[in-house]
Amino acid sequence: MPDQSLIDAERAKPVPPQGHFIDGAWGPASDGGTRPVISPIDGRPFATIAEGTAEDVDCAVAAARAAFEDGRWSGLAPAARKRVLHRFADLVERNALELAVLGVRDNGTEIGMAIRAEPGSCAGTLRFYAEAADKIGGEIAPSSPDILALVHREPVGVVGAIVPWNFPLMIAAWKIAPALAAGNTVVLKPSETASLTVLRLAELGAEAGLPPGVLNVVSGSGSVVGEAMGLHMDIDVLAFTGSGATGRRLLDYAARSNMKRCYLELGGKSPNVVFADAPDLEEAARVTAHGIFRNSGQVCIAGSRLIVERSIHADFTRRVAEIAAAMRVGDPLDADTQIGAVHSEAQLSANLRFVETARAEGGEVLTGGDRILAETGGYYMAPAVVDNVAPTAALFRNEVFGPVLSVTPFDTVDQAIALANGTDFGLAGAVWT
Ligand code: TXE
Repeated sequence: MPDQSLIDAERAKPVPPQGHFIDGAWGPASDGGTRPVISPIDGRPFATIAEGTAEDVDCAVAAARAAFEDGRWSGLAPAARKRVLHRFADLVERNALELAVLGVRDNGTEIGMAIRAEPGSCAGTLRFYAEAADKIGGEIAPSSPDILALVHREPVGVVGAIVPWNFPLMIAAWKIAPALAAGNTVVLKPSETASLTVLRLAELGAEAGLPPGVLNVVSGSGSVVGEAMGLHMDIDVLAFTGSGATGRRLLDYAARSNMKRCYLELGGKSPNVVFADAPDLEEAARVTAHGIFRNSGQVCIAGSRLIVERSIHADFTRRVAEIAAAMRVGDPLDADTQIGAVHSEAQLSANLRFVETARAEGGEVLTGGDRILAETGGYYMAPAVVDNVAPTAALFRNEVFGPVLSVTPFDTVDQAIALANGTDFGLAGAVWT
């Protein structure tokens, strides 16, 4: 963790108005539209981004298509693309503190987690795919002696990438690193509520040697920029992380346009199953609490459902609630903070509603569940542990994407498995035994 004075120095830096990054240059939205950037730390605006239009998407796709077709990137030797991607990772690492603090001002994640998960993981992903660039080749299929069947891997063309607000850099890297390593060009749309680090990433990519048009970033809303990308006839592939509802829309856009391939990483409601014979229940309780409450539960793989054997249910749940109540919630740029801000006012309201509904459906709130630190103007919530949540309850079945843990006891292994699988979500799961 860097020194607090370095974090504070970064926090004090003004952020100039941001445009789109298209064809290697910055520019405004086609109609000059802008959107304020509100910090969840204090609820105040501190920057502006361009409010993109469908015309901006057309421009970015045209730049990406031209860059793809003339081979300025796809035509390079794989080892040359690898060198650029390693340089890109070097620059992300060199600017890690700046990126992490800027991202926290934008999305509210506690700085300790942000440094590891954002520039840290972004650079790691860029390096992984940099190495893949000159290592993933084709195949010769087994066939009869008079036939030669080759599997030849080539880039697809223009990749559209749409990312959410919880880990903008990490998730952007999951999309752009493999696409770029293979020689594709990219149009990337960050969340309209967390764009700043992704815009800076585009600049670092250019500095690393990505030719103009290879990585373009268009900011703006899902309903305008995202929809224009989904329906675009000249985007060949869409890679997305976000809500299931938007994922469904993207499949629909693809069906209504050019049947582009869609890769979707959607929400989660991950079960954390704890048996009485787990060797270290104290550690299980600590990890249970941290697994749901870090980044205010805004993690796709957050362990949001505790499913616990009835013989230890009361003691174990009480222990998790004690740990939750002791976690330090507050300014995410304070190095000691364990739980930062909820991302937005809308997300905070949704979280509070989930707790209320859970209560109405018979759940018992053991700790938290309220808005706190309202005097800061920011969006903070005390982590909530809700006991005896029925498998039919809204809290058991829906992703909150907030600091709310649902607890449900079980008696047999079969019951535990049925409960663990008892939602429409996938992603992660854990078993303690
Ligand atoms: O997601 P959205 P949000 C889930 C989580 C959370 C919920 C809402 O359940 O509560 O999503 O978060 C763009 N066409 N996850 O509102 O709306 C949007 O602009 C094209 C889980 O951020 O799906 C943003 O860039 N694009 C997830 C991106 O889609 C559209 C992480 C995600 O926005 C669009 C984040 C449209 N019609 C949220 N509408 C995880 N698995 O980690 C929106 N977008």
